[in-house]
Amino acid sequence: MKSKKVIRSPDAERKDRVPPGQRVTEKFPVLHYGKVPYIDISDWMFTISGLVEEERMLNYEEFTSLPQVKVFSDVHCVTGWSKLNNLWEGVSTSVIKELVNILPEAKFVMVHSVGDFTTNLSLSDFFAPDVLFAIKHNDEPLTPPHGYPVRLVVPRLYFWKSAKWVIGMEFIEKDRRGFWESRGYHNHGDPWREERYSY
Ligand SMILES: Nc1nc2c(c(=O)[nH]1)N[C@H]1C(S)=C(S)[C@@H](COP(=O)(O)O)O[C@H]1N2
Ligand SMILES: [Mo]
Repeated sequence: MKSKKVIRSPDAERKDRVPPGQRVTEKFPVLHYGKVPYIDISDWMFTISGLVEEERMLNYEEFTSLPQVKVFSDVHCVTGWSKLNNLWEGVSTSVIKELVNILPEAKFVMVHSVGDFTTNLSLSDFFAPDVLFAIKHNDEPLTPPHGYPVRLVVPRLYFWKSAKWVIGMEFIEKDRRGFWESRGYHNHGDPWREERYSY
């Protein structure tokens, strides 16, 4: 099989890779609101909706047949732990541009997960070259607690933006706050600027 291109997230190339106020852990903590959902792969669908010429739905087989990349990145959770050296594998967000025609009014995306979880991103954060819909972590399929079958990974922002159990995304004109962003977390979440909370 052709080997996948590895994209190195620029933050993992820094000399000091640990942002202010973070501590490195070797573990992979599990964090989320609510219960881990049970997802049957034969029911799973990925929907691209909102400000696009034509909405698009892909089943698991169609989604995993899209071209894939690997991304090497660090993880920074707003609660203070960082996990370095993660190798993610999955579908780059840039592939979305091949699947739909995004209308010029679109300025933001809302990513949707099972159980009404959402997170919002600007188009430039969403389409950064190191952002992907991951299927594997460190060469293993994602486990249910870590987002099986598909999770978003946004390496340059705090890990709450990396939605687990993703089922779709919506292009929107005006920014809306997602689940954690409407519960006190920062709207943007840059760990290097400590954009943790918004009071
Ligand atoms: N669907 C969903 N995704 C989510 C969350 C959530 O509550 N629901 N929490 C976020 C938060 S706050 C963190 S820190 C990371 C944790 O990912 P992990 O459990 O794989 O470490 O998932 C993010 N993605
Ligand atoms: Mo978090």
